[in-house]
Amino acid sequence: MTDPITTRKDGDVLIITSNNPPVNALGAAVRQGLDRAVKEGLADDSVKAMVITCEGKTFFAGADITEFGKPMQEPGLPTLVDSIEASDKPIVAAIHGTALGGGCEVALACHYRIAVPSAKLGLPEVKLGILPGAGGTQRLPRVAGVEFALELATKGDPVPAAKAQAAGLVDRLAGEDSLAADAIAYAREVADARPLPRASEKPVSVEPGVFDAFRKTNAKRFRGYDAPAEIISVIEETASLPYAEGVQRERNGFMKLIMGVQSAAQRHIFFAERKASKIDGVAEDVQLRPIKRVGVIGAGTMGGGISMNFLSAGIPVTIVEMQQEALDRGTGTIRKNYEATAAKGRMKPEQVEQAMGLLTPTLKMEDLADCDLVIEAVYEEMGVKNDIFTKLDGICKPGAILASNTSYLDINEIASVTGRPQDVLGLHFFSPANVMKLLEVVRGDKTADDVLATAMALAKKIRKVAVVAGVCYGFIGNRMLMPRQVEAMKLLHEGATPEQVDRVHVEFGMPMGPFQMSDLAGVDIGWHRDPTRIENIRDALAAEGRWGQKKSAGFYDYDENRRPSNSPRVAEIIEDFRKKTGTPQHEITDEEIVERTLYTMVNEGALILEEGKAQRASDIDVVWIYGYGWPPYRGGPMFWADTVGLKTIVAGLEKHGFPVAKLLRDKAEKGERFN
Ligand code: TC6
Repeated sequence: MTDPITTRKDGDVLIITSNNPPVNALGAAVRQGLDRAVKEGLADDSVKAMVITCEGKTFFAGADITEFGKPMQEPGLPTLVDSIEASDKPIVAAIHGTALGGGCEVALACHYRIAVPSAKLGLPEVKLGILPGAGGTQRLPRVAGVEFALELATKGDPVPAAKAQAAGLVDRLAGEDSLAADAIAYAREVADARPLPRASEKPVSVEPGVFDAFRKTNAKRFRGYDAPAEIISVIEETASLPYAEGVQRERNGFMKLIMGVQSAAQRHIFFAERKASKIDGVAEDVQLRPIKRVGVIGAGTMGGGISMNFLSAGIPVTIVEMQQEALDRGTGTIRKNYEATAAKGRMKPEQVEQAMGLLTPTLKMEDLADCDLVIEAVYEEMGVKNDIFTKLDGICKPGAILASNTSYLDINEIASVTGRPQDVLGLHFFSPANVMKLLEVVRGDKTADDVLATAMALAKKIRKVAVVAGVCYGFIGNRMLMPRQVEAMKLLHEGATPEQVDRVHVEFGMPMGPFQMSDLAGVDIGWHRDPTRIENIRDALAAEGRWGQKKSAGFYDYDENRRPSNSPRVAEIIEDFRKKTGTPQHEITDEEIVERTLYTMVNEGALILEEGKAQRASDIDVVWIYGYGWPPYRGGPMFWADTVGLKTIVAGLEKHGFPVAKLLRDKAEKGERFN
């Protein structure tokens, strides 16, 4: 293996360059090379200053995450950064791309930091369930202040170079195309300046009350997570301590977190998300189809949201509706959504116009003739969809990809009405489609490899996390939702309350429970619309017009601000129904709710895997994290099942008489895991 670290001299400046694609992660060879190179600079009397820089698309993007959990090879990152800072010749970090995690900590240990304007700096460790463990919690507050450090380290979002400069994390901006020359000039300029600015030697200044205020403001965001709380405590407890003691506290916190199940779960998700984009049985270099214009059929909530994804990515969209009024309403909503984003400062007014300028509203399906991809987003009825796809087959140019946004229906059947089933697939967006990260890409029996690969690549372009699903009722996500909703309802019949079931789910870390979700989505969704036909509690609620939040009444009552309260009327309806059906009652424990609503999801996930409807268990985890708000610190349902123990899951299912999926039983018996 070639050495990732090389050195060269430019007069009296030693340039230390890392070349460790794809992201210059700070693996053992990089750390050893950096250590050696700094020593080389120190030992060479002709060297007066050094520059650390990276080749490729980015400065060091952090520690090498694949090394976590294995014995650490020397020098560890904490030792390396200390020896960089201890150098008595100035070292300049020359930053482009992203300086993240350990990469940001290397930069902090350098005496000076110069960055191109497009660079970003951040401490995303929190997203992996850990804390910045190479002096980051100590040097950043000293260099950029406690509040900036808290923001960066607990939220994990990187900041642009200019913002980092304003905070003191970057000393100087370089020209976008002249980083190397500017960094060398900077090094030469500071070659004789003494004392050297060492972050660890600066005092920390703390405003009273800052930590408690920060905890309070972010309580909701951090709920359930170990890492943000630990990061705040480390910075708080060490603010008045000397660096050497502070860094010891940081180390203890880091070790505690990295050994914990939350960090294992969050690291699992990091790799699961990247693995999801890989398609089994399709060559990585398959030729993609160009997508220059997208057509969307339906300007309702879904169609509008779907369109926004492409408009925001600079891809023109032709949107089709049947009536002018619906078309105007749809395009009006798109504009309103963009304007709301601009009002929050997250978009410039000219960007709103740019996006809207890419939108072509029309009443004529024929206008889709020049589209490279058409996505149908009308209501869920096979007859309607088949009609649309028959028409599209006649209108669209050869090679155009035809997609349905159906949540449940059979993509193979839809494909079969066209003369080009190889060009048809499902693109299942989640509502609100312009916000939710998940995209289920549904592979029909005849979907061509290049069509699938094009959809996956396009998903990345519109910043979605895409997962390949096979054709089955509800695909991956909604199929697993079904047993959960069915069991939740049965639990009501047998003695639980909506509040209890929802509380258990919220305490587990879900954003809401099954009944809160039902109220949000609409209790009437899928209802037969016959108020005299009362077959379950849902029918009883729907018959009374308790359709959820939109009617201020569903499983809960809602005030004018949509704040929920327990509903005495719902309690009566449930009681009536129990009596009428003579359902035997028993006391329902929280444990039973977990077993019947969450273990059953795992069981369904196992069936999905068994039937080959998901490529891998980690894809199922990605679906639930990005589509349904499963708490990342529990790693998705299949990872969570591994942590509970598959034997325990099987026993829990059997206790309540559920048939156990063969794959789940086999794995439990062999002591295997899903991930
Ligand atoms: C830390 O630093 C702790 C320090 C304390 C120590 C005591 N390690 O995302 P992409 C791989 S914690 C190993 O598709 P992009 C990735 O798996 C770390 N591998 O690219 C993928 O591999 P594949 C803190 C890594 O251009 C490939 O690189 N740092 C690492 O969309 C390309 O990745 C972070 O958390 C890594 N650190 O985005 C930053 N990073 O091709 C994590 C990436 O085999 N990284 N890979 O699938 C990122 O956020 C993004 O990768 C990016 C580039 C923004 C740098």
